[in-house]
Parts: sequence; structure tokens; C-alpha cells
Amino acid sequence: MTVVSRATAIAHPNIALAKYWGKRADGHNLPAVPSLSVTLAGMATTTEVAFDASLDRDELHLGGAALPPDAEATRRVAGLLDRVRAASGRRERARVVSRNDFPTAAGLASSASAFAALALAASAAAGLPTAPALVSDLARKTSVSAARSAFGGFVELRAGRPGDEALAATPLAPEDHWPLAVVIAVTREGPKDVGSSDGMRHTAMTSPYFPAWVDAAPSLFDAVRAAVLARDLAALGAAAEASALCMHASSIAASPGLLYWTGATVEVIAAVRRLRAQGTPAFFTIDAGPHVKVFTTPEAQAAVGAALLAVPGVLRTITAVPGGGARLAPSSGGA
Ligand code: 2P0
Repeated sequence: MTVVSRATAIAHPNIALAKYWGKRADGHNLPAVPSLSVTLAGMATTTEVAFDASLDRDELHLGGAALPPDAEATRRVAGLLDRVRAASGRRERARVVSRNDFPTAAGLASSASAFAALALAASAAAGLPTAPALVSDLARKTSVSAARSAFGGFVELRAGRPGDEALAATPLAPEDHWPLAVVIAVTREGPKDVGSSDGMRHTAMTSPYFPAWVDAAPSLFDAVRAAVLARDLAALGAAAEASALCMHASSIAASPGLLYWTGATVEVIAAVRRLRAQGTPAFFTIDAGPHVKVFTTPEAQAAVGAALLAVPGVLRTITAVPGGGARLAPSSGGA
């Protein structure tokens, strides 16, 4: 009988308040800048990993469909599994079955929750330790933002340094530190045109503003971090918006320019500024896509949601609050 070792893990997406954009030229998938994010509740990736000696290659099933062996996602998953095999001495290939309970077109970094869940499930299935810092480092080696989804609440990840081999995110404050609400204004259905990894590589290689972004990012990160610890929404909004706009400015200045926004993206920025001028606490951030994520207070969430839905080009909104880190499913005993 073939012995199958399996485990299932659940992880949540995160939204960066201080953005990661760009990798160090040396080392393995090390971020060039520090980042700080909040992990979300309510939306989850659930991933089962089963090491099975009867398989002759790693398999990835996403949302019920088997991906081809040469798909980019399958190769990234196999790369993470290779690290788990090297660390555990296992040789079997694995079947990975993953699903998101949120629309990937929402512009939430589905790779963050996906690789955090995969790192935890694969470690548990292989009998490796599953301390969050180890899971975070393993996930980071495949997708930097996934390092942050190993933890819940407010999470920071320092920039890589020369010679770094391990680099894990660290928790800054728990999810109940500050009851923020997020309203995501969805401005387009369907996948984005240029993925994050390609977009940041193109920016680093061709944008004259990329070095300026790398210079500016640490002090923006410091301001975001201080505002989170002080629960100062106005200060957080100023620093988080600056981080997002500097990141996008670096991409817009690439050659050819990389513009993730649509007209609706700009209209939502204007709507957030109008809300603020009228006394509603709100600030925006934008990732590698056209959607806008608006942070506000629980009290103002309904008014912010209504205002965003009224913006031409906003298709729908999704609301979320801070949530917990990656965890093993209750039925998942590990190896
Ligand atoms: C972030 N993003 O800090 C930034 C802001 C998108 C914009 O992290 O190449 O999928 O896998 O390390 O983590 C998305 O980039 O890129 C991202 P890789 P990743 O959330």
C-alpha cells in the first residue's frame, strides 16, 4: 500500500500599507525594501498537500482544475516542494489541491495566501517544524508577500541584506490592535495584464525612478510603522498613500511605462480625497492592479462603501477586517 502523508492549511491574503516592490539583485528572492501589511479575515486560501510515492511529478489543482505541468504556477509550487523535500529528506512527489473562497480578480494578492498556505501544509505533511517564522521564510523564497501572510494582524518584513539566507516576516501587532475596516473597490473583472514579479523586474531594470523608490521606501515604512503602533489614522493614511504612489510612480516611469490603473482607479482616489475633505476618515492604497483598497474606521465603513459604489467604473465592493495568520486545518494531523 502506498503511504500518503497529507496536511491541509488555511491562509489569508494581506494588503501592504508600506509596499514591497523590487528584489535585491543578489540572494534568493530578497525584497529590496521593507514592507508592512495587514492580514485580512474573511477571505481564505485552503490548500491540501499529499506526498504520494505513486506520483511521478508534482500536481497542482486550483479551484477544481488541474494545471499543466509547465504552467508558471505549477513550476513555482514544485520549487517550494523541492525545498521541503531537501529539508526533510523526502523524495515523493506531491498532489496540491488549493482553492480560494474569494474572487482572485479582486486584486488581492492571491499568491500571498496561496504560498503561505502551501508552505505550512507542505511542511506539516513532510514532518518538518511548522513554526510561523519557518513557514514565513519558506513562503518568502517563492513569493515575498506570502511571507507576511504566515502571521496575522499587522506584519512587517525587513529588506533583504547581503548574505541573507533566511528572511522571515515578524508580527508587529495582533489583529485586535486596531479595528480598521477595508473597502475594496473592484474596477475590473478578470486577471491583470502584467503580474507582480514581471512588473517589478521590468521596473527595476528600466525605470529611472526605481532607485528613488528604493531610497524613499525605508522612511515611508518607518512612518507607516509608527502610525500603526500609535493607531494614528491620519498619519497612517499619509504614509501609506505616499508608499503606494511612489511605488506606482516608479512603474509608470519604466520603459515602456507600466500603468496598472484605469480611469476608475483615479476616480476612486479623487472620491477618497473628497470623503476626507468632508471629515470622513479614509485613505487608499493600490497594488499591482486597477482596484483601490480603502481603509477606514468600522463606524465610517458603510458611508465609505456607498461613496465608492457611486463612483463610475466601480463594479462592486468587498469589505474586510484584520485577521489571523496561517493555520493548519482542524482535521489536518500533519505527517
Ligand atoms: C505588496 N505587491 O507589498 C506589493 C505591492 C504588489 C504591490 O507583494 O515576485 O506576488 O512573488 O515576490 O509577492 C506582489 O508581489 O511578488 C506584492 P513575488 P509578489 O503587497
